[in-house]
Amino acid sequence: MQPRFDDPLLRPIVGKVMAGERLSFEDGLSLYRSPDLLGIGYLANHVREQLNGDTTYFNVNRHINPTNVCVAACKLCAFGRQVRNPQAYTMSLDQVWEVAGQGYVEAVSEFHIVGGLHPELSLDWFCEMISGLRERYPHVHLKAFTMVEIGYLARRSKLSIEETLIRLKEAGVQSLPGGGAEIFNERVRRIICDHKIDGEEWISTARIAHQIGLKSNATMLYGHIETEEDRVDHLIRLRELQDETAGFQTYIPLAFHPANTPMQHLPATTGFADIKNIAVARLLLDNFPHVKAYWIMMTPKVAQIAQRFGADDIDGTVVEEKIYHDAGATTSQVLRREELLRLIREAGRKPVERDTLYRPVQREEATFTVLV
Ligand code: V47
Repeated sequence: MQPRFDDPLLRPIVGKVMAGERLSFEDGLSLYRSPDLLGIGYLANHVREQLNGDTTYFNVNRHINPTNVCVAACKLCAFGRQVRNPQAYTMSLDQVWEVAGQGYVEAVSEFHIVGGLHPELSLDWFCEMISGLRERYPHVHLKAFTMVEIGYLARRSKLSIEETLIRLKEAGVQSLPGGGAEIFNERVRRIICDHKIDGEEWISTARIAHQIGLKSNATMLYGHIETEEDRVDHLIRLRELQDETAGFQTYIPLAFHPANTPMQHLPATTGFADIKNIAVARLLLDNFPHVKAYWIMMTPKVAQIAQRFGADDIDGTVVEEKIYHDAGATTSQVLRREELLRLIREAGRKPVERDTLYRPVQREEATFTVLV
């Protein structure tokens, strides 16, 4: 049964969503301004079920962060360290290849590889890291390097973005994660991540990746100093690129975690805001096939609820996570496959294990060998 949609802000939007019409910038603002979370959630769930039925996707993945050394010093980040900081680390190639094998080794279908902007590691080093992983784990999809890392590697190696992406693709990179997008608005970007590529460069790097056949994800970091207008602008710029390339697979809203960052005076986001960001994205990003509720960032409890407010993906097993845990996340760093199944089933959704490109993975239980 439809809710009553008491909030006049939502009334013009209800008809549009039900007719499958695209929402405008103003509609996006109304969604962010309306407190009627149940009304917005109803609409987002309607779109989610039209696109993905009852399915909630998950995968068996492992995050690898080869280095936390970063020249950028972004105010939003608790992970990066300057080269001489005693807490700085950089894995050797052998360490990266070894760490990759720790965990649910036979079941892992994706390595998610991101790190800091290291002033001394060359493009050749990263290509060797990737081809070494490809050789040792031929069945694992390599989703690696944010648009920001690509921009930095290109600049350091004096190659174009396209040449850099082609070198990495030839070494074995198969898709790109969605990080580094933060908020495209330049005023905010200058404050929270001054040294990163700007919003237009993030978009143009994603465009080139898509044009050479690499799919990617997209993110938005919310809950710091951005306005509602900045969020809607960010989502609409992603939607425009998706109209052009269809190269994005999933959108992941990321809540800012303030602990241990230079912005730690800011309050953490609320469950209300986290669910709202999932639902609004599902409604505005009508051309994105998937919206992910990243359980590490939202907690498994909220990510589970999000499965009825627009999300159709919950991410994966992860195994080891540094970026959010350095910023005070209190979630575990690993969820077993069985735990993911329980969360999804309890929300009344059908769990489907996917590979990185959203193809269903068929398994025999015997392939789950836990090594940690
Ligand atoms: O780009 C950094 C964010 C991102 C903080 O593509 C922070 O499947 C909150 O992009 N508080 C990296 N957020 C994570 C990321 C991601 C995660 C899961 C899945 C995928 C995917 C991508 O984390 C960064 C930045 O936006 N971040 N520091 C912080 N203190």
